[in-house]
Amino acid sequence: MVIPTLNEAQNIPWVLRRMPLYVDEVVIVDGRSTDNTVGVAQALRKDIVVVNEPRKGKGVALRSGFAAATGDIIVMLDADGSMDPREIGWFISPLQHDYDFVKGSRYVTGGGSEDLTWLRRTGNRALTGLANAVLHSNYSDLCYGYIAFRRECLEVLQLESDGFEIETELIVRAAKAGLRIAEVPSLELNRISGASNLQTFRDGWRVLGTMAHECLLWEAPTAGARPEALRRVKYAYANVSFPRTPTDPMSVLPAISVA
Ligand SMILES: Nc1nc2c(ncn2[C@@H]2O[C@H](COP(=O)(O)OP(=O)(O)O)[C@@H](O)[C@H]2O)c(=O)[nH]1
Ligand SMILES: [Mg+2]
Repeated sequence: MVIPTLNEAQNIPWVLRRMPLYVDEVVIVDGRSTDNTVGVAQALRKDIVVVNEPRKGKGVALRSGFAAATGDIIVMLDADGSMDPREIGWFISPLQHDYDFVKGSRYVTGGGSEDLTWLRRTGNRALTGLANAVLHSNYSDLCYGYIAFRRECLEVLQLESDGFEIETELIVRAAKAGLRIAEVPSLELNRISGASNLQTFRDGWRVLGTMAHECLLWEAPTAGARPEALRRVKYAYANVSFPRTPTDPMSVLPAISVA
């Protein structure tokens, strides 16, 4: 489990409390938070692995986290409460059935989003269509970073992005490499508190730039090269509601004694 965190002290408790018991390693990547995110996380989960990454960017953070993770399966998840750790089971089961790379999708039955504006939805749809045309893939949701994969995939993917475009890089290279890819439904929730670090236009352009860079000199495999590569599975799960309020970081930290 790799979770990049940037000032998520109010949100990380919800995430850690909803972590299924079978997740045996949680890595958070921090280095730039000023709100004691790390202290809160450590207070809630004693065995949490903290990777210090002072450089800016979600891509940098994820790459450091992947390098530190030791599990056979790596799941990447945001710390802001927009992705529910209780969905992890949906991501794991295709990996136990021959798939290499499993992506959450907000657009298959059972998935959805509370967080998408019209602009982002339209931008994502256009970028997804473009990626599918170039890659001969059938992704339904390109710009969504709830992803699980076998650790061996890192050798194939050779990630190098620094910012939010790391998600595009992962997805595009997974398709180019002919990994067996599944999409499972995921419900994107609103971030519990705080503001997003994503800027629609700046990051949209970076996604496009990454895609162009990745695809320009790539020759798509001829028909039938690996027909099973982009099989998709669809699952549906019950829509449950639960209270989501920011946690006061002080409530989870041990009492500080004043001398
Ligand atoms: N370590 C680290 N984490 C980051 C950085 N930028 C974003 N994140 C984390 O990446 C995740 C996604 O960021 P967010 O701002 O919610 O972007 P959005 O979900 O795409 O709107 C969150 O868990 C953030 O805390 C960064 O520069 N360093
Ligand atoms: Mg977010």
